Amino acid sequence: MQIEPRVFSGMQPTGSLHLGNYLGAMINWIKMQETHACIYCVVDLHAITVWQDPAELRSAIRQVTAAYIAAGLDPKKSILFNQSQVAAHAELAWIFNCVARLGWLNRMTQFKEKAGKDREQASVGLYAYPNLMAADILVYRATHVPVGDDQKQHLELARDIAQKFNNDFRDQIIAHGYRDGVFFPQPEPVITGPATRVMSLRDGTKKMSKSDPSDLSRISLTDSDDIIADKIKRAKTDAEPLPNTVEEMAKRPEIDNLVGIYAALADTSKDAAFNLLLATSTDGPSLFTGFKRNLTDAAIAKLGPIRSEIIRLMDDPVEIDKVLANGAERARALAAPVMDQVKDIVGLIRS
Ligand code: AQP
Repeated sequence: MQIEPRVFSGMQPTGSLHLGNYLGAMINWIKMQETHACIYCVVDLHAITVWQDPAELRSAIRQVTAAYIAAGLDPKKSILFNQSQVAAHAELAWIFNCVARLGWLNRMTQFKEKAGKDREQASVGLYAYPNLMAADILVYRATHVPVGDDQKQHLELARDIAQKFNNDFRDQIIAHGYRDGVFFPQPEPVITGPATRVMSLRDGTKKMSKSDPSDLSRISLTDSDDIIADKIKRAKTDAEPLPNTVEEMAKRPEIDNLVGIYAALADTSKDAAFNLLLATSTDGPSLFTGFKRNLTDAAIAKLGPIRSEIIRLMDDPVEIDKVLANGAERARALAAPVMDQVKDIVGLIRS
């Protein structure tokens, strides 16, 4: 049986989305909805793997949905919904908990980073997070997953899970009419663009993140023009002379990050952004001031209209809830026959 190309991706409602989420993933989501059947999820079950205040979570689910639409996702073209409304994600995740191996999860670097030193106190959900992510994708038998660079390892795990499920249940899968023994596809990561890993504005070695305690480390999609300007002005650089080449710049994480962000925002190449850095530099301590001014203009031009639209949409939560309910209904309809077959293949008795 032919596997149709289908796109799935999601973001956690753990706070306001930021420039990293936008440039690393969402820009590709918007492009792909023109050419593919796309499912974009607000992954609220992932969010609760670390503590969330319930009222803030409810609001963040709506705000992330508003950000999706404001950035250019069209609920008529793509399916938009929040994960917890489609029980099949959690059901398949349980089956994958029984397929994935402990050794595989032990290698996940994101768990190590997020759990930190106090591993014993991390939730079981945080540990099993990659299995739920595999279920999110495979419950729609999705073939393409546009994500930022940090999700590469989780995607590899999803591919391993798909492969092991196909191997473990090969005979049953063939009996279900999948003559090549492939029930779950190998989902392809789509990690492209000039800013697949946007770094913190305060530390060029750390990725920009919603959960960084310093608000100055990220530009949120809801930041005002003044706040954007202030954060870029205060963005860390270094005291070295200007790099001579793009290759030399790669060893200067803070500068490299700002130039990469500019290239992505202004829709230009990194070489062109680097040339702008050289052309706008001045002597003395304000070496980067001219470039930062250009970066601020580019950020405000791109993010200002998105912010205004988020604010407008957030004024009507009933409308946002309708989009989510409609998307969830469409998603349930796609997931149900896959889950029915999975249960049959595994040998579970259905009512
Ligand atoms: N800094 C980044 N650069 C490029 N892409 C990024 N993404 C996240 N941060 C960057 C991509 O955004 C998508 C959604 O991410 P998520 O919300 O599921 O969680 P995350 O990757 O863990 O992002 P955060 O912002 O760091 O959230 P918290 O702090 O809550 O953990 C993914 O495709 C991701 O690659």
